[in-house]
Amino acid sequence: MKTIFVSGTAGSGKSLLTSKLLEHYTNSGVFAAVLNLDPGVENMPYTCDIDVRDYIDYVSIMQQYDLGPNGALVMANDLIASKIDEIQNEVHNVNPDYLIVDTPGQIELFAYRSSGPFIVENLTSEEKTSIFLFDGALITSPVNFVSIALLATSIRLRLNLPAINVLTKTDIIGDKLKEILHWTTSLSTLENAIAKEVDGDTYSLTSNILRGLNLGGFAQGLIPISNTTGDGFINLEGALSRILNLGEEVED
Ligand SMILES: Nc1nc2c(ncn2[C@@H]2O[C@H](COP(=O)(O)OP(=O)(O)OP(=O)(O)O)[C@@H](O)[C@H]2O)c(=O)[nH]1
Ligand SMILES: [Mg+2]
Repeated sequence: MKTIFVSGTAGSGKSLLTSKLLEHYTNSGVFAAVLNLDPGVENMPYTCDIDVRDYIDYVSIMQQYDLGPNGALVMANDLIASKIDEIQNEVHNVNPDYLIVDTPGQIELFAYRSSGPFIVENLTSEEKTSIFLFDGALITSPVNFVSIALLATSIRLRLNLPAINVLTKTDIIGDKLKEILHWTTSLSTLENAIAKEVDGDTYSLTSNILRGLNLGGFAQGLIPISNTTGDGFINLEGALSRILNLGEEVED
């Protein structure tokens, strides 16, 4: 079994991408299954094979411990780690070739508390990778782009997995797409764009972060996709295949 963790900022398209990947693999005759790790989700665009909500009831946590929505989410996320054996057993029983893991909307709860990295490390799987979604709709300026790339790098450090950077919602960002892709291939173009947007301390902070990030591969190989039109999926599938199958393409 190979495992794909789908991460990214809130609303970036994690659940929709999960459903599209499931559909893609299923249509290609590959046995894929989904594990939902989001205890707070109400509706999802796929039928879930393994669901953390079967073990953790976010609403009862809120009532039982008299917590607000965020306090309950923190507790619910922390409890995920204690359910690893049950989750692992269910995964083992389903036994898919590909397990696609949809992660909680609040990425900071999943990646920065200990349960997310614990699950990532302890879920038994032949190969693992993570996809980080850059929300196309959030990248409205070069400084925003650098700040999301900083988050992507930080999540990569926390999850400690080979990561694939993906830009979503290309269907709604128009000409911005070309500009963003240009920024990823030409550091000087991005630096010039930052200089046009901000100055003083914000400029020096942003450009120093960019240089630091660039040493470790800034937004490396960003793959543009649309979850609604399916544009770019072939490139994402290729990138997943290169990491998970060590270069062998999945047979169609
Ligand atoms: N136009 C467009 N909309 C998208 C795309 N991907 C996701 N969306 C929409 O963006 C919204 C959020 O998508 P989700 O898949 O729920 O995002 P998520 O990251 O799972 O959200 P949370 O789990 O709540 O953080 C939904 O209305 C989706 O239909 C895309 O590529 N293009
Ligand atoms: Mg979601």
